[in-house]
Amino acid sequence: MKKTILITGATSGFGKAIATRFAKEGYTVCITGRRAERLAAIKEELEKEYGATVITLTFDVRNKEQVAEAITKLKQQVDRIDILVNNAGLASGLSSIEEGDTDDWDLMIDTNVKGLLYVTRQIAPLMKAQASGHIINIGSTAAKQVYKNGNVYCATKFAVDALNQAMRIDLLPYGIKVSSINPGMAETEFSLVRFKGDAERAKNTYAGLNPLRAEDIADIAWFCAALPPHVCINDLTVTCLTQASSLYTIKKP
Ligand code: NDP
Ligand code: 8X3
Repeated sequence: MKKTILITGATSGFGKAIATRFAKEGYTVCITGRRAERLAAIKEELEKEYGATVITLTFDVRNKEQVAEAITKLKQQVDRIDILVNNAGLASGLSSIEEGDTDDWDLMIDTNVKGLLYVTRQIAPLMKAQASGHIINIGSTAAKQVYKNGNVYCATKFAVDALNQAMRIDLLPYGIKVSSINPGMAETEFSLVRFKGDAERAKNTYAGLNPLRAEDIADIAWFCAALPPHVCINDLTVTCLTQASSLYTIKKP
């Protein structure tokens, strides 16, 4: 039977790469994000390239009503959701705590924590009714170790780590797998967003690192999903070879 994956934040970076990987594997792929044009272009690309069935859902994970409406619509289109990837997220700014922009803080907390919760609250009951499913939460090395000026972003990812553990416990009776993938530095649009469109600063973040690529995370998501039914990755941390932790990297010219 054809399986279905729902990926939040699939207009770029990890989400787009995961959508591509699972489309290639024959999944029905439900992709979400705020940028409708990008979703439409990715749908067209995946349908053409892999003959995949792609459903697009345009909504903001911060908006509880939009989330509920989108998932209600989705339920009319698919019989089941086998995998949910809670990926939509961002960092906004990189400032010391006494100088931080409280709007940045709201944005990160509302997206990375509350958005993840709103989507999970809609999908977990479906998985419970199916008595199966897999929730993959995209955390970060920032969920494991705080770094200078990372304060609120790190706090949101620590929250994702806690929620990942909590979901694993709460959903244990229902045959639902819960996994976290915690990537280190990866060159996506992440730093462009963090530095509010400053492309040079974003590029410099990864200079000399040979950072992770979005496709690396997609491969890992596929690995987690393709394991036998009795095996569940609870928590997986991955960095590029030049990064040992949030605090230690080696740059090579
Ligand atoms: P990108 O900026 O490339 O992708 C982020 C995705 O999240 C986009 O598709 C964006 O879609 C979506 N998104 C952001 N805000 C919202 C919102 N309010 N509602 C709906 N969708 C939203 O970054 P990455 O791929 O790198 O990031 C994906 C996840 O990985 C994030 O959770 C990030 O924290 C995490 N991460 C990133 C790392 C990195 O170094 N790149 C390392 C570790 C973790 P749109 O703008 O269209 O809404
Ligand atoms: C993204 C990785 O180190 O830039 O979560 O915060 S880091």
